[in-house]
Amino acid sequence: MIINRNILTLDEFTIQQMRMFPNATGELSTLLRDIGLAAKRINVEVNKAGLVDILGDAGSVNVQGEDVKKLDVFANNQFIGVLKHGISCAGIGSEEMDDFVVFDDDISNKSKYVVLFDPLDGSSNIDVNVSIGTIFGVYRRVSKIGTPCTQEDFLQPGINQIAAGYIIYGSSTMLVYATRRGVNGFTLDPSIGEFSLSHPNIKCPEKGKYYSVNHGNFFQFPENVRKYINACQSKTEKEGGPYNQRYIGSMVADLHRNLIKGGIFMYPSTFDNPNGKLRLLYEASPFAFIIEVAGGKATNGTERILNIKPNNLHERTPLFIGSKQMMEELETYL
Ligand code: AHM
Ligand code: MG
Repeated sequence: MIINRNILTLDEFTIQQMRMFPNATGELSTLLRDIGLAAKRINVEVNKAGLVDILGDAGSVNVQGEDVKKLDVFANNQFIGVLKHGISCAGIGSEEMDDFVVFDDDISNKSKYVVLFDPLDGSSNIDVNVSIGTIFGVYRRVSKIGTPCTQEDFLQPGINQIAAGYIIYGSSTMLVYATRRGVNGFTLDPSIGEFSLSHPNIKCPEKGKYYSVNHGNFFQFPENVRKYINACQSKTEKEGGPYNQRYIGSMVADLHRNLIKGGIFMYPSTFDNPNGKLRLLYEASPFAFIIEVAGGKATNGTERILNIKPNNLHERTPLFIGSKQMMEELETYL
């Protein structure tokens, strides 16, 4: 078998990146490797979801009041496990946990980072073989190294993220992550069990053909959002339209497509949910970071997502995110 040595694995890539910084400690590379390991374990379970008794509800309701699926629980435990046993993470916040978790042991207290994640996003799609994902954001702690991490480490604005990324469990499994230096995508090569660099230096096209929104909520949206949606539908061919509507119901899948092909994704406020549905810390902020590094934009309608200072772990926010020119047009409506 001929092995293509031009393709870098995730570990090789992060080590190469680290070498560009003479003072780097390697903690971020280690953290990303840990996240990659959790992703591979989750991937195995996602792929055999139809075969074993892992489908369906775990029988409890999470802090958001939603039914917890068994795979959510599995994914959450995998993430906590690798991050707790690794050397780079002082604590975590998760969609599936009421409060943030301080690891508080000798090694973790010396770690630089905290991680916020949604272990399995798009959970309504688990039972029906539609792409789902994991989302994560990494922050450098503001509390003193050597002590247990604190709430302030988790409640930082998204602009402070050191790295953010997602894993999509789709027709293939990919890990995409961004640092300020760029966005890179790695596809899991099942033959060697490694994430391999397949999408170097991803840039989000400045405009695209897709708009993604839950049309079922149309009459619940603010009027300016409804006007924008109408504009998407009534664009002439000359104006690049009409846009195609694509909405999977897994934001990882919707945003992955829009990142690669260009497009706009919206989860606006509704009459019933004035703050929208999506969570700022582990859904909106990581994607806002990724999309901005790739050249796009993300707002809550009035404010850049990355500037919002969170007040609590499970805070929700309306979200408008995507290609630069499409976002600029949307902003004229908002
Ligand atoms: P989840 O974290 O419970 O899976 O919810 C988040 C998901 C997003 O992936 C998706 O964009 C959205 O919820 C879909 O919500 P809706 O069904 O209201 O359109
Ligand atoms: Mg989610």
